[in-house]
Amino acid sequence: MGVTFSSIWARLFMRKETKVLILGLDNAGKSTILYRITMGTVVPSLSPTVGSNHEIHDYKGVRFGLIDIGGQTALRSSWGQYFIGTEAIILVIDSSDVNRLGLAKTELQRLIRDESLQTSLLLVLANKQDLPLSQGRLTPAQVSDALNLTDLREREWQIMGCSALTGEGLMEGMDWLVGKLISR
Ligand code: G3D
Repeated sequence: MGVTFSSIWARLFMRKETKVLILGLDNAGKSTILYRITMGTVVPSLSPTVGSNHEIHDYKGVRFGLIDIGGQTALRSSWGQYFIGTEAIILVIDSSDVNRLGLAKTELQRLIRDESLQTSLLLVLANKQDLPLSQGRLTPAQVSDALNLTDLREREWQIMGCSALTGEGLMEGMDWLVGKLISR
């Protein structure tokens, strides 16, 4: 969707944005989450993100600059160009895509090692919690285990189960970010 009216407006008035990258594999639900947070609704028929979508969202006194970056294999190598100045990463996981959790873990490790992201907060969203467990959907605790999150001792991180379709869990995740950002 590119640069929208809200981001032009924010830049005109030069209020500082807190840069947050929304990352994850393709189909994890990144764009659905971006628009659910910023517009409060599910935008139907989103086409896969090529490049990035940037939206401004004011929440509890913080002006978030939320950047959703395409997660297809060919695009993941270009994530690095967005890293400088990132205050938080929202890593979106499709909790029903069990076969690609290993790949998601590899991408997480790459993020954690990156010099430019050393002080970035990490919010992991275990998305698609509306799907039934009988379809192989993992709980947030299982996603956390699969990603070895408890090994991240130097990082301020949180995992939250959510559903971009119902909105469940998203505001709780944003609240965690706001709390951490304000206390910094
Ligand atoms: P991406 O930006 O990470 O590539 P999208 O992912 O936001 O485009 O979402 C990919 C597909 O997952 C979409 O389905 C979308 O509706 C679906 N999806 C996103 N979040 C959820 C969720 O919380 N629960 C469920 N059940 N589905 C979700 P389509 O069919 O349009 O490809």
